[in-house]
Amino acid sequence: IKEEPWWKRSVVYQIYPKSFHDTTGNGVGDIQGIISKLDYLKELGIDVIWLTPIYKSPQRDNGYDISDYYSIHEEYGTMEDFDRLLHEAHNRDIKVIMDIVVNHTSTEHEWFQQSKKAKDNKYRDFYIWKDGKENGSEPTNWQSKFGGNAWEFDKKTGQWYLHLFDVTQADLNWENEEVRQKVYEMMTFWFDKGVDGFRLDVINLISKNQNFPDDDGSVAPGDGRKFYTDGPRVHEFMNEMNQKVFSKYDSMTVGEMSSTTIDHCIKYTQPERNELSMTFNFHHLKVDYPNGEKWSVADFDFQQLKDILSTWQIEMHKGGGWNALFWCNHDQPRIVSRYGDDKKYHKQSAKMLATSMHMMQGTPYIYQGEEFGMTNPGYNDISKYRDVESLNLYKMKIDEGFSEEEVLHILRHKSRDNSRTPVQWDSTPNAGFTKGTPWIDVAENFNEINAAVALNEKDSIFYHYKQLIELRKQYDVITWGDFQLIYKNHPEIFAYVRNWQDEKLLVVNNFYGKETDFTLPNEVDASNMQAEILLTNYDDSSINYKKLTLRPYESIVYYLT
Ligand code: TEU
Repeated sequence: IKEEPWWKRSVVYQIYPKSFHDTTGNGVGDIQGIISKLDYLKELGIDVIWLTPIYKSPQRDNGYDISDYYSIHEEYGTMEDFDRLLHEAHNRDIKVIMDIVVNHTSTEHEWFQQSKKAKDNKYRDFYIWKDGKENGSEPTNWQSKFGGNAWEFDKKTGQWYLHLFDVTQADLNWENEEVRQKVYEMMTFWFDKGVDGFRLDVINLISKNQNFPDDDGSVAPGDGRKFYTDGPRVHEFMNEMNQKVFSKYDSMTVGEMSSTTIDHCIKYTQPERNELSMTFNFHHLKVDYPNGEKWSVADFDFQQLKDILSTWQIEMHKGGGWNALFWCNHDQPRIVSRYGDDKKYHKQSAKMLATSMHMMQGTPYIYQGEEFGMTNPGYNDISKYRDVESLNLYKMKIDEGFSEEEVLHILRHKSRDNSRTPVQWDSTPNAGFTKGTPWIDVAENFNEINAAVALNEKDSIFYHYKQLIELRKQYDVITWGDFQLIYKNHPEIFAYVRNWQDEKLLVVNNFYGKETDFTLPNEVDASNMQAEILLTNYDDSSINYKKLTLRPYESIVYYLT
């Protein structure tokens, strides 16, 4: 086997600290709470934990608005707590990667406080300031991802600053060598403390086209691709960051790529290019955006989903790139409520979705609570929402004339708060998340869906994930095999073959709640191969992999040699 970096066989567990576990009773999760659950994570078998930002922050965007990269946000604990977490995790052979946000900082960051003071302040060019147009309007017609124009006027200096996200998240100017130097120093500080890598927030937005062109609407609506996505110097900056920082450590880095392309992701992750270890892309999570519109409710397009998943697998394998594999994160609704069935076939569909993702090539990510099937909470009142993106959307839609119920219906399906409800540990008050009042309401189904119940049920979703993780350690075909989509046009089945030396993995997933038939297509030459079932979500699946009737959401992994 080619020289194998450790992260190619790892499974990462994403922790959103605010909603993970509160030990102080202030209703907000904390670092001590993470330490108290490390044995639980060890039981699951994960290798790495990814913490979303825990740095000092006004919490306008729950930590993605950083005001000091060198200190811990006080609600989460102290730097000593963090050092202890690192120590306790490493003692359990669990690595720790931090989330780093360097496309923008909070406007409360000292750099921005200085930058906005005067045009000749030495921090002025740490951010992107522009004069308005002749007619006094914004420098360009760019839109913020969170709604409204992406420029904010500052009366004091008579210029506008760029914010691709919230108005309190000012974009850093990566053309400025000093900015890059400060970022590399800060990353080195965390690596020298012992962290094992970084998840880089919207890192493909940091290089802006310096002509700052207006958006002429030529990009498909909803795709999100813009002139500042995968910008002109983005690979140069990634390579410099690698040379100056990552290459000095046995590190893992994963770039969150907003609206990117396969070609760029091959470039970001080809080892010989010395940029990143792997990338997140989101195309598979936009197949329930009718005409690319996120803020609408529609069934997911299964054919499109299969095309995207298989194309990324085949092209990245061919190009020598490396995928991060995921369904869930803190920005996405819970997958069992989205592409599965969180009522009638909760367990089967959650297990099927897990298998279909984890048996592909790449590094899988499990988002807190996904391992025992947490669902969207189904909030029925706007007062329950916390997410700045969702609250802005609500205001905009009401202003456009939508009824409250119509907007709540959309939010119940698409709001980022769907994945930010407190982790449901057990059936004690507040699901064991806090002894205080949780910062956001616990989902009402916590008595039935929680970690304690899952640990006591031998066929729970938890133990299915545990088995998926064990299989990855045991079978090289999962890490190294190629990807062959079969039954491309089947209306309900997502089936693929992984080929590696003289082994095959045949993975067959029924994505729907009704019976359907599978016949092994003859393009798969499995003649005189022995089969065994490595994993299934029914306890009596058939060994006859050549001809099957699949039950609702039935998902089977066959090992053929
Ligand atoms: O998210 C990038 C981003 O574009 C998000 O808005 C997300 O993709 C979108 O909401 C999905 O529809 C990153 C962080 O993950 C997110 O939590 C932050 O709000 C955002 O960047 C700004 O830092």
